[in-house]
This record gives sequence, C-alpha cells and structure tokens, in this order.
Amino acid sequence: MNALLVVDIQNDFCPGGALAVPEGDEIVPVVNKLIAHFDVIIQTQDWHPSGHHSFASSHSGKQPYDTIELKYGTQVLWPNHCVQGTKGAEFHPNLNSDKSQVIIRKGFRKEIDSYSTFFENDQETTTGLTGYLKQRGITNLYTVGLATDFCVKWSILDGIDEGFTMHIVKDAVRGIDLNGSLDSAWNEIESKGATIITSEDITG
Ligand code: VGL
Ligand code: ZN
Repeated sequence: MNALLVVDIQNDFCPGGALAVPEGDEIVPVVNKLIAHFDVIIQTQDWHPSGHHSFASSHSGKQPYDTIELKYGTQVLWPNHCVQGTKGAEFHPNLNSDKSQVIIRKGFRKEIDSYSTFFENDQETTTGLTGYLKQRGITNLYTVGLATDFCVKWSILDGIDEGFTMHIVKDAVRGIDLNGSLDSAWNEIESKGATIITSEDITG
C-alpha cells in the first residue's frame, strides 16, 4: 500500500520563518495536488521545547550554523525554530491537512534532535513510525516537504533501512543547502536506492 509522507511544511521553514528554506512555500500547491491522489497521508511536525539543544541559543558563544559535539555526534546548531505551541511550529496555512491520518511530532526531547521521522539523531530512539506503517500494511512511501538536505533526506535513508520502498517527489521538496549539503543529499538519496520522480508522474 502507498502513503504520502509530508515532512515539516511549517511556517518556520517557509520564507519569513525562523529557519526559512528558500522557496519552501512554493511546494504547498504541489503537495496539495498530490494529496488528492493518496488514500493515506502522514504528516510530520518539528516540535521542539524552548531551550532545545539543537538551538545555538542554548550554547554560550555559539552562533546559528556552528556545529557542536553532542553525545550522539556532530550537531548543526540552528536558530530557535518550531517551538511547541508557536505560530512558527504551525503548518503552512495553505497546506491542506484535512486528510492527514497521523501526525508524527519529533524533536520534542530536549537533548536529542530528530531529522528523520523514523529515528532521532542518536539513531536509536524511535518515533514509532515504523510500527504504525507496518501495522497498516504500508510498504511504499512518497516523500515531499522540507528540507531536502535534512529531514527529508534522513527520513528517506532511514525508511530504506527500515524496509520501505522510498520515493522522493523532486518538485515537492526544497533544501537549506549548508556548505554543499543539498548536492550531497541528492547523491545520498539516489545511491541509497530511493526513486526520484516528479509530481506529474503521480498527478498525470
Ligand atoms: C529541519 C533543521 C532543523 C528540517 C528541522 O525539517 O529539515 N532542519 N530542524
Ligand atoms: Zn528542528
């Protein structure tokens, strides 16, 4: 069974937001069109407590986009974003969430960031998504959303490791691009075995 995985289309990742992805809002009409072609829609929502350890402001002397060593490895430090209950954490107002059957929130543990919608950045703590998908008989995931080089990429790599067939809809994602991270993300996505398609392959 197929499902559409809609990753982090939230105000803070769109122009004007705290961690704006260039053209992040341009995917919204494309995603809305895709939603009509799926029976199962799964959304994710970056959902941090204030003072989250992925925020530069939580570490004295650090600036956004610096890196730091945390218990589980190197972590990029971000501007404060997607703080629980704020406008920035809400979904883009034009995104149609009516059909979404489950919303996976992630990054809510203060000490661990979570890019992937399957595992947090320690690569151990699960979000429960694998169990949800397997119990519903979902085998194929079509991935859209923000950002290509972080949450979308890690979701695809982990999804393949978890045994799912992963697709990425290339006109329905946008990237941050930190020091070449966008090019390398596309290479990793492709070499891991995800299928790269366009929205027209689905909508016709
Ligand atoms: C994301 C950086 C920090 C994403 C989330 O959704 O790609 N990126 N938190
Ligand atoms: Zn985040």
